[in-house]
Amino acid sequence: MKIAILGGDGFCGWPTSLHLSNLGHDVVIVDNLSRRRIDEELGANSLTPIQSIEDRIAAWHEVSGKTVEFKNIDVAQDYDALLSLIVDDQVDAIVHFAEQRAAPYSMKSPKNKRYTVDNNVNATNNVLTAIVESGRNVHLVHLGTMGVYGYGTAGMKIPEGYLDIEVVADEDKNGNPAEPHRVQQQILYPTNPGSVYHLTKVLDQNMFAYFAKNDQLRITDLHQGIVWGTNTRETAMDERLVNRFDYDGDYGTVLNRFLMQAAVGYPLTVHGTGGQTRAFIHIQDTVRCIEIALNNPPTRGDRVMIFNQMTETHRVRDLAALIAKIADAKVENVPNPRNEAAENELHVRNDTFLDLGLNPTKLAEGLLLEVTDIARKYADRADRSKIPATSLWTSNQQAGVPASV
Ligand code: NAD
Ligand code: USQ
Repeated sequence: MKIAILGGDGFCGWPTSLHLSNLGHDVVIVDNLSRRRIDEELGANSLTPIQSIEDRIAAWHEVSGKTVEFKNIDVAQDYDALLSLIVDDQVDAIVHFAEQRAAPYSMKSPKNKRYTVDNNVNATNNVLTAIVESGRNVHLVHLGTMGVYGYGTAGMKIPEGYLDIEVVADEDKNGNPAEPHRVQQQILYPTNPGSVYHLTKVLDQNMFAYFAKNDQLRITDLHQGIVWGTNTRETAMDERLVNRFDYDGDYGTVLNRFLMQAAVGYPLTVHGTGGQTRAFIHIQDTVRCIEIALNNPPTRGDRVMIFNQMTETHRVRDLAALIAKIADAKVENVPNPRNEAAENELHVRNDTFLDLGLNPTKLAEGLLLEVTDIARKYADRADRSKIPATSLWTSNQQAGVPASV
C-alpha cells in the first residue's frame, strides 16, 4: 500500500513509519516539524538524542535498504499540498497522528488553547475534505484517545466506541402516538474530555461520524491509552533511528516520566493522591495495532470503526510504587496541577485487537529494560529544571513541584 503518515516525525509516528516500511509498504511521512519547534519554545529536549528527519530517513535507507519519503506540509494550513499528495502519490491509506497531543501544553495559556483547537480541528477537517475531493477510496486511520470517554466506569467496561441503549418510545415510526414500547439503539459513547487537547479529539470524533455517513469514507478511530516505552524493533536497529522520549512537565507522559525520574534520582511526582487510573500500551504494540487496523479496513458505507487501543490499566500511585521498587527510587506526592478526579476506577473492553492477533507487551516484562537501556543510558542529557508540571488547569491549581526539590 501507499501510506501517508501524517505526524510521522513524532513519538508514535516515527516508529509506525519504520514498522510499515519494513513490512514492504510504500511510506511517505508528512510533518510540519511543529513538535521540534515546541521543544525549542519550551527549552526542552527529548531524553534520547533524536536526529533530524533527513538524517533519520538516510539512516533507515542505509540500515534497511528501504526508502521513506518526507514532505514538510502543515496539514492544518496547507490544504492544497495535502490534496495534491493524495492525488499525485495515489495514496491508499492515511495514518493521522498530526495533532498537538499534550494535555498540559493545551492548558498552558489562552494562546495554547486556541492553537490546539485550531491545529487539531483544522488538520482533521482538511484530511477528511481532501480525501473526499481526491475521489480516492482512502482508508483513514486516526489516533484518538481513551480520554474521549472520561475515565469513569458506569458499572460496565467501557465499550469500543458505541453504547447500546434502550429507550421507552411513545410514538410509532411515523410519529403517531403509540403504547410505550422499548426501542434499542447504538450511540457514540457519551464524551467527557478532561483538557482542551482531549476536547479536540471529541470534536474529531463527530467529524469522522459525519464524513463516514455523508461521503462513505472508510475511517478507523483508535482510542489509544497512554503510550510508554521508547524503541520498537525497527528504531532499535541503529542509534540514529532512536525514538523520542519526552520527560518535561508538558509532554512527558506519566510512566515514561517516572522511569526517567528514577534514573536521575528525582522523586517520582505523583499528582495528588495518585488514585487516577489510566489505560496504557507499549509503543511496540502501538505500531502493531496500526498494522492490524490497516489490514482490517471498514467497508465503504460502514459507520466509523472504533477500537480501544490499550492493553492494561493502572493506578498512578501503583505505577510509582512499582518503579520505586525496581529502580530503588523515592515517591513524592505533589499538588495536582490538573482539574481531574482524584480517584477513579477504569475498566475497558479491548477485544477487537486481541481477537485480531495482538500479543501485548506487559509492564511487568518491559519496565526494567526501559530503565536500564534507555532512561539510565541517556540520564546525563536530562535537564532537571524541566521536570515539574507547571501548566495549571485553573487558577485554583498549584504546580506539581516536589517539596523536597
Ligand atoms: P507527537 O507530538 O510526538 O507527534 C505528533 C507529530 O505531528 C509531530 O511530529 C508534529 O510535528 C506533527 N504535527 C502536529 N501538527 C501538525 C500539522 N498541523 N501538520 C503536520 N504535522 C503536524 O505526538 P505522539 O505522541 O506521537 O502522538 C501522535 C498521536 O497519537 C496524537 O494525535 C495523539 O493524540 C495520539 N495519542 C498519543 C498518545 C501518547 O501517549 N503519546 C496516547 C494516545 C493517543
Ligand atoms: N501524572 C502524575 N504525575 C506526573 C505526570 C502525570 O501523577 O508526573 C498523572 C496525571 O495527573 C494524570 C495521569 O498521570 O492523572 C496521566 O497523565 P499523562 O500526562 O501521562 O497522560 P494524559 O495527559 O492523559 O495524555 C497522554 C497523551 C495524550 C493521550 C492520552 C491518552 O499525552 O496524547 O491522548 O495520554 S489517555 O490518558 O488515555 O486519554
